[in-house]
Amino acid sequence: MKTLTATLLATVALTGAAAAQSCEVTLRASDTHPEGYPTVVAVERMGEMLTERSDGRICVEMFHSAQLGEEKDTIEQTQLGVIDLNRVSLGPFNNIIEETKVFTLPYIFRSTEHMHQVVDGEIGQQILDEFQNHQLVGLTFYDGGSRSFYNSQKPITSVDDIEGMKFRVMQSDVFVDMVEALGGNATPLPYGEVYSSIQTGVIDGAENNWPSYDSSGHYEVAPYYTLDQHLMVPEVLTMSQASWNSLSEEDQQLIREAARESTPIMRELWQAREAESEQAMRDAGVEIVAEIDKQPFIDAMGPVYEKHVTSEKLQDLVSQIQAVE
Ligand code: BDP
Repeated sequence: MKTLTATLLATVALTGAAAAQSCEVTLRASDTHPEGYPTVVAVERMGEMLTERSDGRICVEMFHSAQLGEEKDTIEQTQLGVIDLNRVSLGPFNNIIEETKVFTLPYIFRSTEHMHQVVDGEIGQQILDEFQNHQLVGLTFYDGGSRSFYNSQKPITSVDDIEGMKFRVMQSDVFVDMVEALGGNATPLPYGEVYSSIQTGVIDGAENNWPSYDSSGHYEVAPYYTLDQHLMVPEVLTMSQASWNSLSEEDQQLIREAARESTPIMRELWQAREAESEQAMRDAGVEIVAEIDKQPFIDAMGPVYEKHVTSEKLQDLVSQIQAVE
C-alpha cells in the first residue's frame, strides 16, 4: 500500500513537473502599455490560444509596461531575435520600412471602418509582407484609434493656435513634418519620456488616442485635449524572423492563425476602452475641444504628402487606399 501511494505520488509529481516544463518554446513578447491595456490582453489571449492548440508546447510570456525598452529599441531587439513578439505602433517603423508610411499619413483613413477595410484587405497584407525584408514577420494589425493634440498651455480651437507650440511626436519624420506643416515645432521622443518632458516644460504637449492619454497619465500635466483626429495609426504585431525560422511550418501556421484571431478580440476590447477612457478624462476635468473644423488641418497636410509619398510605389498605395470604400 505504502509503495503504491509512493508510486502514485511520484507519478503525480512527475506529471506536474512535466506540465510546468512542457513549454518547449517560450515566446517573449513586448508591449509599451500596462497590464490590462487592449494590446497587452490581446497578445496574452493569443498566447493562450497557442498553448492550447500546441498541447502546451508553445507559450507566450508577456513583458508589458516597456519592461524590455522603448519601441525604437525593442524593434531592434526583435530584428536581432532577442525579443520574439513585439506589439508596436506603425509610426516607429516609418524610418525602417518606407511602405508603412502610407498607413501613418495624416487623415489617410476616413473612418475606423475605412481603416479596417484597408488593413484587413490586400493592401494590409502587402504592408505586412514588407516586414520580411527587415528581419521581421508582420503578423496582424491592431487598432490605434484616432490621435489628437493635447497640451499644458491652452485649449487649441484652430490650426492658428498651434503656431509656435512644441509637441512631442513618435520617432518618425512623417510626424515631425506633420506638426511643422501646422506651424508647430516637433520633438521626436520615446513614449516614456513624454510625461516628464511636459512637466518640465521641454515640450508643451503631445498627441495620442484616449486610452494612451489616460493610461500614461499625460492628462495630469497636459489637460487641454482637442479632437482634431489628425492621425489614425494602426498598430502591428510583429515577430522576429530569427525566432520564426527556428519553428516548424506547422507551428508558424499556428502562430499566424492565433495572431489573426487576436485582432477581433483586440478590437472589441479597444472599442470599450476608448469609451471608458474618454469618460475617465471627462471625469478627471480635462478641457475638451470637441467641435473643431478639421478642414484647415486636412488642407495643411499637402506638404507632408508631397515630401513622403515620393516613389511610384507609395503613390500607388495611397491611391489604392483612397479608392477603398
Ligand atoms: C500609443 C501606441 C504605442 C505608442 C504610443 C506613442 O499604442 O504603441 O508607443 O502611442 O505615442 O497610442 O509612442
